[in-house]
Amino acid sequence: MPLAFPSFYVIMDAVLSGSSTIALAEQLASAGAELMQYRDKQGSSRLLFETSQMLVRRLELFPVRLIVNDRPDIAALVGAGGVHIGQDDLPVAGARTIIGSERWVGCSTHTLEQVREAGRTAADYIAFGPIFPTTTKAAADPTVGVEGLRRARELTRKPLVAIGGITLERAEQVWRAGADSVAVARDVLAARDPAARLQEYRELATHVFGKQS
Ligand code: 3NM
Repeated sequence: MPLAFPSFYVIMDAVLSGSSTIALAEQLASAGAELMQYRDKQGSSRLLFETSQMLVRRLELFPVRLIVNDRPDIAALVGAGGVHIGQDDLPVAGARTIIGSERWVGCSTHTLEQVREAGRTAADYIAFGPIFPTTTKAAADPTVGVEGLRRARELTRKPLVAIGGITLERAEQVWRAGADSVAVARDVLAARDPAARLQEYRELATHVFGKQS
């Protein structure tokens, strides 16, 4: 039996977390985050490496899987829990060769054709979006909507992560359309109390999926 995929995935976007990335990550891990991505589209390789390394160290005692965005080399070097790659990054097989079979490789998709393609790779999960308009990702692809998500669900049995513009108010319909998980940046990181916001997602997930393990 595959283990249940975490129903909530927090995206630690460096633009949103600013100088508080590490402290916020610890807060969210204490509040029960199980899956977390570190994303910094502007940082130098050195900064990405050092922050990723610090995150791995500081999150060591929490049951959270840290995924590094874009960089399988850094994920492998710091012993992160996986890497997330986009359509313009290394292919899944290349990322897998670098990080090995124990760590996860996640893959972004923005069209149904890309979902179909990703389904044929060794990706551990497929992210699909943006579901709704988002300002967090520069030059985001056209929105796919909840209807697009429903169709994507029919194309793969891999864990499907919905991303882009998701808020607490929108999460239930997204889960009910077939997403195993919702990936959220702004609605958590820019909340007055990010840990409390995360708790609200967790409570909602329990309501939608029944009791969580
Ligand atoms: N990737 P927020 S949308 C990082 O469509 C990212 O692949 C997307 O942030 C995609 O929850 C997105 O603030 C931004 O909208 C997610």
